[in-house]
Amino acid sequence: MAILPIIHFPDERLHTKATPVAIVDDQIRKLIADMAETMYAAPGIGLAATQIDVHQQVIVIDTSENHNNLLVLINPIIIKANGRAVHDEGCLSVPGIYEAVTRAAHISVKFLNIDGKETVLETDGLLAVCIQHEMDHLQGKVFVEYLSQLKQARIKQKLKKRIRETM
Ligand code: GNR
Ligand code: NI
Repeated sequence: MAILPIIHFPDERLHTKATPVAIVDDQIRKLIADMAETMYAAPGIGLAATQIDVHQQVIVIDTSENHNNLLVLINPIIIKANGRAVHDEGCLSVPGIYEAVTRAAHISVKFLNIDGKETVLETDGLLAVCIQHEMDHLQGKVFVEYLSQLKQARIKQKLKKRIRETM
């Protein structure tokens, strides 16, 4: 296993659209193991392959307190979405920034699990927020893009300043 570097907004590679996984083979399972290790080390509750510059439709999520409930979503598709809910979001690719985002409150998502088996999950709350956040990454979208241009400009300035200060 390996901890992989996470790319940071506004890196243009975060805007790459991921392609579907053709077969869930050993190479994909190795990618998943590395993504899980990277997410737990960060620490974060989710990670999309896009964030480690791999542009395949693979997501790992664990919203449990004990880091013992890994959820793997390959080629996810939202098949139902209902209601709206506002939640404060953060992102490992936008460190230190937390902003409110409105998303569907209740979703059903269809995906392949780590064994390549088609699975449907119906959920709400933080898990629904996280799944939608990660699926956006696979489409090349970062949560700050839901914010006003003014807020986005301020976030870019803040991140650049922080990079300057740590050099
Ligand atoms: O660790 C994370 N926490 C989080 C909190 C609220 C909403 C979404 C997230 S996802 C984030 C990890 C991450 O950047 N995944 O892409
Ligand atoms: Ni993120």
